[in-house]
Amino acid sequence: MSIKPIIYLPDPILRQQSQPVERVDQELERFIEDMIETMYDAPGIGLAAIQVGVPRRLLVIDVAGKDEPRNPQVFINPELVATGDEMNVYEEGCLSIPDYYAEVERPEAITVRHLDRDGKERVTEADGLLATCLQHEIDHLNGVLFIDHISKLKRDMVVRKFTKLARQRVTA
Ligand code: GNR
Ligand code: NI
Repeated sequence: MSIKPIIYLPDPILRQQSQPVERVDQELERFIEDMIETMYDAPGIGLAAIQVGVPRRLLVIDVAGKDEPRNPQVFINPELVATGDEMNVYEEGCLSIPDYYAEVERPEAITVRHLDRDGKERVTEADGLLATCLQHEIDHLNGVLFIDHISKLKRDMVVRKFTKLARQRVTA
């Protein structure tokens, strides 16, 4: 098991389209364990494979509260098959955009078809924080970041700040 380095804005890798997982085998199982470990270490409530540089349609989520037992959920090749009519606003953050938070409006309830970590087909109905997090992660698989859902003015400011930070990291 190992913790993988997380990729930050404005790395163009985050804009890549992730491709479907073809086989749920032992190598993938090892990678899933690394993703879960990386998510807890960060710490975050979700992680998409592309955030550790792997362009595959795979994500892990744990929205359990602090005093609840861990509940890691694995979604392989997730497909959003339905969204409710009601919308919800959450203050979102992203491990690839550290210490930046903004309100994003998304459907309150969704239905997702996916494989679980055993490669079994499943349908998950989600609402509240799980629905928000799932939509945030599925966006990552399509090269979309939560800042794409805020105003262009705010987005440009964040991208500029992180571009500057990235330049300092390589020059330092
Ligand atoms: O840790 C995370 N918290 C979070 C809070 C509100 C909405 C979405 C998220 S996902 C984020 C981890 C992350 O960047 N996943 O891609
Ligand atoms: Ni994110």
